[in-house]
Amino acid sequence: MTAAYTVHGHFASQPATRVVLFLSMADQPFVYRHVDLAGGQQKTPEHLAVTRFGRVPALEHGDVRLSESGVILGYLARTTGRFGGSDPREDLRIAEWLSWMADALLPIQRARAIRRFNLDPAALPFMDAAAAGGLRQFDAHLAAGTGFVEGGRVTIADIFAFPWIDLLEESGIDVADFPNVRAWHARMLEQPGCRRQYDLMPRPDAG
Ligand SMILES: N[C@@H](CCC(=O)N[C@@H](CS)C(=O)NCC(=O)O)C(=O)O
Repeated sequence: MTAAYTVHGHFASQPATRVVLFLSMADQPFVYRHVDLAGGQQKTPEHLAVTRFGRVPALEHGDVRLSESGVILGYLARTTGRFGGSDPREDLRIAEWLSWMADALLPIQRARAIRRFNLDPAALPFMDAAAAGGLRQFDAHLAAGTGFVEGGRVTIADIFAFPWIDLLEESGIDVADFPNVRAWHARMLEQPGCRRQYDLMPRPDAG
């Protein structure tokens, strides 16, 4: 199979991991371009020509160039026919989840960034409390549900959430406090093509 998709990413980036995880779980070939974030490659004219936001991930597919992991996942679901909703109402519920997660679970990423990159810890108490609040809600939803976020099967909502849950330890959060989230993470890892971030993400450019 010829690779139709090109992903620009970085192995430590959780948003970039979402895109690679989707393509891995959908068994789609792709070209991977490592972006040297520490060296500032994301702000070069070459990268800005792919994504005006100067970040990763970015996706190229034919003449389409896309940014923002949630938008990219929606596009991949449409173009591959995998991991989307089974009808327009379910598509809307999945879109709600993506929007909710990007907001209510974002403190997980902020807490990780502060700890991993030794940033000013002043915001940590707020981030830790906000992350725990989001995780409590996510845990309660999973406890009452059908094994996955929506529809009883993997959708892009699960793929969106996965990297943040996968590296909870780096965020300073004990997943044991959220048993349904822990069980969901284990269930995800049983799915074809699903691997933990540091096992999944390519480091050099890979064709
Ligand atoms: N909301 C964006 C977040 C993207 C993002 O934060 N990317 C980070 C890496 S995790 C980045 O490229 N940072 C480099 C920079 O801002 O210069 C998404 O979901 O794609």
